[in-house]
Amino acid sequence: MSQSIAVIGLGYIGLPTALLFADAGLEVLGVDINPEVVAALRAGQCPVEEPGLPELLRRVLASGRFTVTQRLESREVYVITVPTPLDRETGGADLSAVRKAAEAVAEVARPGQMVVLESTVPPGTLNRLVRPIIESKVPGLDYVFSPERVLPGRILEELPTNPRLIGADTPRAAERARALYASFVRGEIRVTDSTTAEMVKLMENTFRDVNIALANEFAMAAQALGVNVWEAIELANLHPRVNIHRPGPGVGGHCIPVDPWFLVERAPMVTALIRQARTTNDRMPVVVAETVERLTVGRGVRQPKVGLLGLAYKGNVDDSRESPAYVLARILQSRGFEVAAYDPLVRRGALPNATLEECARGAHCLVLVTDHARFREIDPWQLRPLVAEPVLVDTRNHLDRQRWEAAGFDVHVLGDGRKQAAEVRVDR
Ligand code: SAJ
Repeated sequence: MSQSIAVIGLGYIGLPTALLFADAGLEVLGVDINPEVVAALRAGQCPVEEPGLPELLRRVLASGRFTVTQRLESREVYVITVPTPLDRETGGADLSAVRKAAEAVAEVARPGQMVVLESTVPPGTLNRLVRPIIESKVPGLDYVFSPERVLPGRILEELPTNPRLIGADTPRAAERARALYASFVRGEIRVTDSTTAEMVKLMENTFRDVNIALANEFAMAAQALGVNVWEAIELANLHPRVNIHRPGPGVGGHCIPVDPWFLVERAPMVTALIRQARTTNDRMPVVVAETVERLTVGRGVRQPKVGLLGLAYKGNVDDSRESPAYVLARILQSRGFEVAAYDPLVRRGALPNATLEECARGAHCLVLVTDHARFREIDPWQLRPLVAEPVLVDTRNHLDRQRWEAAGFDVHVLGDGRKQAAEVRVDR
């Protein structure tokens, strides 16, 4: 008989993971506390927007190897893929969903079964939180931490092919977990202890955050120095050992702006650089707002309106969680701007989603916030008669500057100091 597993938490990671296990031949019980998610999945509707996922869901449901429920039942393996957001009060990890999942496992577990934690957590969480909760009721399970590392938008591509890390503290647990993931992972599977694996996950996202902060700092320096940072980064990256990331309006999503704090939480005295990178990236919406203000209010516009192109936290995804677009909108609103926003992919969010025409009509400044590929298809000639002032701030160097300039727009690209140098110095 094939192995039977439960996947707890059917979100952006849990659902694709559960479906891939089932597609590989395992019997998978998908568990989610949200009745709407359970109902949608049972009806074959995919609650997560991700390329290829609806098709995989239909195939796996038809195979009969994937069932969905709100109540956990006893299984050989429990894979925990619940969210671990930032606790706004403590500034550390909110582990309540992990705690609840562990308590649910403790209710149904039997000796000899295995628990795999995939949720991103502060180092030590498997052994300090998950294991004690379950062991206080049932002894003799195996415990593993195995982080997901997939890029939203490319999840189904990356889950099977990315290298997989198994964090286990006994050879038996390591071997079991390796065999489990080998059912669908074709990438290299590496084994280490659980706390190292927990830290590695945080290091990966922290590396990206610090690198982006560096790019953002370069962008601001370039503005002060009359240099185009995009050209400068491209040239610096020709060096075989340099890989500077891209500046932007801030760092969003539910991983990169959150995970570095889990390291800071556990080692506050020795993580000044990580904290500074977070602060630098969190300040980027302010930098963009100041540019917008300079180009509107600074030029005598009263009752300014700004149109934001993009609400998603990054290009080509529908996810607007922790998106810098909302922070930018709030800052501008607090400074007296009317703010409209257009995002063809985002369905729900904290701002009403306008049409492109509504967003542009009467705007004194358009701001490209998200680098959706579709935004390149926008025709600036079509927007020119709608806007009150033809001004574009491109925070991602994403649009075709010459085309927009040809249509009469005054284009400002974040980090392009060549244009700004002629107007104003921003080296405050
Ligand atoms: N961003 C920049 N400049 C860049 C790259 C990204 O400003 O050069 C911004 C994006 O616009 C976005 C934010 O950073 O607002 C995060 O986007 P992302 O594409 O860097 O990352 P995520 O959050 O979609 O996924 C990350 C990935 N981690 C790494 O690449 C190290 C992914 O592999 C992880 O699995 C995921 O976090 C996670 O779940 O932890």
